[in-house]
Amino acid sequence: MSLPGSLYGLSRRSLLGSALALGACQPAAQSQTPTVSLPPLKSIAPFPVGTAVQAVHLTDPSLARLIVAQASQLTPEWEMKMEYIVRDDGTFRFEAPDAIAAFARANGLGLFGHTLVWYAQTSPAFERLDEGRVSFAQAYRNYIHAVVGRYRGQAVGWDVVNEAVAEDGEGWRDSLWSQRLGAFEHMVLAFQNAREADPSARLFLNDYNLEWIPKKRATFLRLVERLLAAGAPIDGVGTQTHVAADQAPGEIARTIAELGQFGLQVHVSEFDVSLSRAQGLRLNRAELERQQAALYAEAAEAFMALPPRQRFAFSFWGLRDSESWLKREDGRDTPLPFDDQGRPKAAAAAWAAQVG
Ligand code: 9MR
Repeated sequence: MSLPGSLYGLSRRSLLGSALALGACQPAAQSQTPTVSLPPLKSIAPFPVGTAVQAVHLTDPSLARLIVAQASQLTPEWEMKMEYIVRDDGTFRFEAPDAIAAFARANGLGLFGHTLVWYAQTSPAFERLDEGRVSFAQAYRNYIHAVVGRYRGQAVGWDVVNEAVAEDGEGWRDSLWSQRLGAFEHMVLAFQNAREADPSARLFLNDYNLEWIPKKRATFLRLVERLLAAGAPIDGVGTQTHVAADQAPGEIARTIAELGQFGLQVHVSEFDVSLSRAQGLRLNRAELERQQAALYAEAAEAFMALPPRQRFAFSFWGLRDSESWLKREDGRDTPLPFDDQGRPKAAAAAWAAQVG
């Protein structure tokens, strides 16, 4: 049987006829959130508007229509990660990310790769490799080349290293990658390998809670400086911006401005505003929704304050509430710009008012 490649070497042949592994689909819940009338977000914004998608979303005609109408760029929500691509025996599968890439091409949308190196994702196939630095580094390179190379010329960019900074901002995370290849070296290697595999893709360091934990933001900024000083081919910085409605005003804006200081491109990469996680506030739903809209506006205004050439994209972590990962934590949460029926909410209008 031909294989689409493995840790141990590359093959560009693909497995025909194998099943598509698709993510869980959330049951649609009725939202009571008031909706508004709004032109498509991508028609208003003077920068690319992104959204996370799973291959299964593209088979839902009304959701597919919403995505094409509103977004200019797609980030695979989980199917370009190691958890999907690397089978336990070290072979690779690409059916779902290929389906997303094909949908992007067919509809004139950009494709943003997410994510190559993430402490949270390893594979038994990598764990089994011996301690030898050379063979592990070779497998690491093979993986990055296989994945980035497959979408070469199509992907506009990649999250090369995701969530490298420790939760509390004290240094960097420990991972299989840091243990085998070095705490800093594995990041430099990842950027170098990705650049070799696709010289035209913009390469990003991406992290979260940068607005919530100032110390984490400071460590992230120092890491960017260090990567630049080491000559790592980094083109941009991503701030996921998964925030709760009790996020202190001003911190999202400060984060985006500080990320802009390097002159690199800035990606607001996974934006959503959770109502359910806003435990610090004893507010009723209408008040939480007002806070949510204010945070949408703050993020949009801060993004617009960047020089145009630094505005890589503003990506939402999904469009409709019904598909949000946060719904798995609490089915009542409504973090996204569109309600379960795909109607724009007040938060979307607040965002649009800043970018239009
Ligand atoms: O939303 C994503 C969820 O569907 C996946 O199961 C999960 C693991 O792959 O990742 C979620 O997305 C995360 C993203 O990749 C990195 N930043 C945090 C996001 C939410 O957990």
